[in-house]
Amino acid sequence: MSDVHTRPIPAKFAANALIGAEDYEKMYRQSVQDPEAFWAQQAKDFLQWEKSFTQVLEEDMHRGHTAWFADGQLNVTVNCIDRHLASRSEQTVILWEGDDPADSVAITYRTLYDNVCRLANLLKSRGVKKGDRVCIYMPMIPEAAYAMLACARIGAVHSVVFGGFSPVSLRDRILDSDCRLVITADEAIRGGKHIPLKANVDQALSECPSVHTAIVVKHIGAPVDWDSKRDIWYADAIAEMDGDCAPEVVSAEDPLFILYTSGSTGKPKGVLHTTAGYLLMATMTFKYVFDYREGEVFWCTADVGWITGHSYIVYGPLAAGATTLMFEGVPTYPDASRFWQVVDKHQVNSFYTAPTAIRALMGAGDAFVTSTERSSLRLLGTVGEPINPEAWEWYYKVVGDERCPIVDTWWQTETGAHMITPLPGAMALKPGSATKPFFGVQPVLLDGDGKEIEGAGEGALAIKKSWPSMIRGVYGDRQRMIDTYFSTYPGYYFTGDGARRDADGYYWITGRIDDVLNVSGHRLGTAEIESALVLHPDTAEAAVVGYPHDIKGQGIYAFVTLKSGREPSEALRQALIELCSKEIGPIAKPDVIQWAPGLPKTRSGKIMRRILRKIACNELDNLGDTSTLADPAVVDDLLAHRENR
Ligand code: 6R9
Repeated sequence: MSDVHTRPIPAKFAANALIGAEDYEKMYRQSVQDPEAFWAQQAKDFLQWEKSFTQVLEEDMHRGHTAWFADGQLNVTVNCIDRHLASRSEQTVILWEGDDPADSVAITYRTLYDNVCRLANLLKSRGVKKGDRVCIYMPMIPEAAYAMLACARIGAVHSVVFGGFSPVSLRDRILDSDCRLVITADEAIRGGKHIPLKANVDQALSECPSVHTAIVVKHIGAPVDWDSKRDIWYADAIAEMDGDCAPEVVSAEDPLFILYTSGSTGKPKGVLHTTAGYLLMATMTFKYVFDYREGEVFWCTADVGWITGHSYIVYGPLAAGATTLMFEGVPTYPDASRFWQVVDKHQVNSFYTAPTAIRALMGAGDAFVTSTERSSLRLLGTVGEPINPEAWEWYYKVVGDERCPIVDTWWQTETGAHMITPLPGAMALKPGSATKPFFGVQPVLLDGDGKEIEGAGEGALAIKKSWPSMIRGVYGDRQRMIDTYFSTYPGYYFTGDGARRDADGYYWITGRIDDVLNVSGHRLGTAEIESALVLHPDTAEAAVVGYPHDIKGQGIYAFVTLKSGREPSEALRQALIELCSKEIGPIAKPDVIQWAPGLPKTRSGKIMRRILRKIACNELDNLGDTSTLADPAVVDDLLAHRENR
């Protein structure tokens, strides 16, 4: 890999940082030398407790067991709403920007309190009690946050299902966690396209006999079918409710939510998070990683249906008393300038998005960015996948005008909050590296024998000690959690990712280990090859998978999407192969390059390699479930234009 250009801590951040370089070293040391003392202090500083804890940590990593602050009691919404009312009841908490650029609304903490209490009372009136599961299937509108918080108000457990999932996926998730009530809307709208949420719910519920109530927000005003025994209009019902609802005080280890996530095998797992540890780390990482200052506007572009939306649209920002921007639309509607127009419109200070969005916008051309001001931006962030240095540089230079540090945050649904991430005032950045562990996080790299690698090296990324927001279970299947995360390397949490640690102790996530290729006995990260391919000025995006190769064991099959207006050619194919050879080594030369007008992606923007692998391997009769794809038609094109191997 070519040398990346290290970016020193900007002087402004170094001078004013919440956490400077020395603070980081000192606090990190404390956090690993005496985790109990460290976390006990943080839990007192960051959270409001109804009953203080006396126990801090109980853990047995061999059994995947951890409990934090177990005898303490609190309520999440007291932390996210009530405690802010005295000082900021009129401050905007949610800045909502609709799909249509003409639609935006500012919600204050006071209004939030009123809505959450009313909905909590409505849930109670429908029989929902502490510990019951509630499914939330919503567009990106403030009511989605009200719904999550209303559950937390009464100690119910929410299971948010991304609004882009099909009725079948929704049904499976409702059944798996035995939800009895669903909160939804008539329709969602993204990029001008309507998504019939209520119709999807109707279809799902036809096979979920235990669901007795569907609360429906009238968002679009679209006609919907109605089951008068089951369905309730949200606005009518909450109008009847009391605007106060006493918070249910729960134990630190009572469940807060379930969130389904795909693994490498089997059906999606319901990852379970509990109350205090999760909220503590969501809040603390929000404040320190984004260097959040009173009064700033923070924008995370994720959907609330993903962990990123849970932790950094809702829980982290609200517990920190922040203003969080919630965006209903897509980056390219009405055009590829939308993100930056919203930044200017709402004077956004910190902006947090996924590399896939950055690459797509980079492909659309700089003019969409440079036509906007972006002068309010102070900090940029990325999440969800490794960011290739080329996209990093573009984000840094074109979007951030070389002024804003980029926090490349590595974490997972299972970790609840950032795990390996820059603190912008504490460490120099290296494009493509998630840099260093957050407080209390002890990453290790394990070799093929499961032994810890010391110093610089590369291996399976695992975590040695539990952290407060660690996964507490796979809903309904304790053993599956142990098998998935705590058995591969006994005594460690196994992330499923590979990583490299450089001589400075910086971590470079190489991608899921199930995506690592073995070519002639050499291990190659697919992310590494992709990173090389996208260095070419004509490439917008690339995805690489392995396929069986008679001589090498595995060959490299690359799907390459060109920027708009660029044409495939034999010369370009050769140039790309040479680029891989140059960046990584001759061993990394793709054996096959297929020109792909689009790549199959989940609706959260992750490339579905499983499908690409099947196409590359010629296993065409069983492509598996393509229902979660953002655009299933992409697959047909790839099938029609397969390359000979
Ligand atoms: C937060 C989130 C988790 C997987 C994870 C890893 C990849 C996330 C990353 C990253 C490299 C980063 N990932 N952040 N890879 N650099 N900064 O995305 O959760 O949807 O559960 O995905 O995403 O492979 O294991 P989730």
